[in-house]
Amino acid sequence: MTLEFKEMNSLQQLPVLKEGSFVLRESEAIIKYIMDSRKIGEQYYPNNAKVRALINRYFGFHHSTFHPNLKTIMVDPCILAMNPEGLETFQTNCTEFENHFLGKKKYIAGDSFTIADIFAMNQFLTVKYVTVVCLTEFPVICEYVKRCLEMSVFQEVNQPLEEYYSWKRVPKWKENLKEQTDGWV
Ligand SMILES: N[C@@H](CCC(=O)N[C@@H](CS)C(=O)NCC(=O)O)C(=O)O
Repeated sequence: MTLEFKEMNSLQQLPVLKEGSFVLRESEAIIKYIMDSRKIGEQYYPNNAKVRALINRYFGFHHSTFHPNLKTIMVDPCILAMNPEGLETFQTNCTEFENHFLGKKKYIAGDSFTIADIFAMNQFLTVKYVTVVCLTEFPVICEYVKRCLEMSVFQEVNQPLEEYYSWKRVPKWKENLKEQTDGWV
């Protein structure tokens, strides 16, 4: 960790955006700034009050509940073994995502992929790479992830992660489920 980075974010966390003398931290603020200041903004962060309300509703859930609860079951299978309540809570959150935040919609804010889906996908890909949890009991989430991964931009982003994590030991039972889920879990 360089001194320069510590000065940009005393919490020493990623991401941090720096444009000249403009330094910005907090992922949600960063992605909204990028959308507001670039041409792609209208596509992924449409200027429509109801669409933005659905996006922001997910961000509220993501930061306060879904992501903190995922953190409690990350990385070490021993931690998972010691934290069955954490796993149960996370699974309840997945049900909430399926029923409330996604519902019958294609994406979180409707028929189009938005910045809220980037955050949700980060969540589910983290489950794949950094936990031993399997999401097959959440078919709506599995379909949603497959739909998002069909986008070429996601394949591009996901490829280095696949390569990075391919050396890691995949639990046998997860390996067996690969076929059922087209390999994304
Ligand atoms: N609220 C912050 C959270 C940032 C965060 O937790 N970043 C993680 C990586 S995803 C990190 O840098 N962790 C290292 C640490 O906390 O020491 C945001 O949304 O940007």
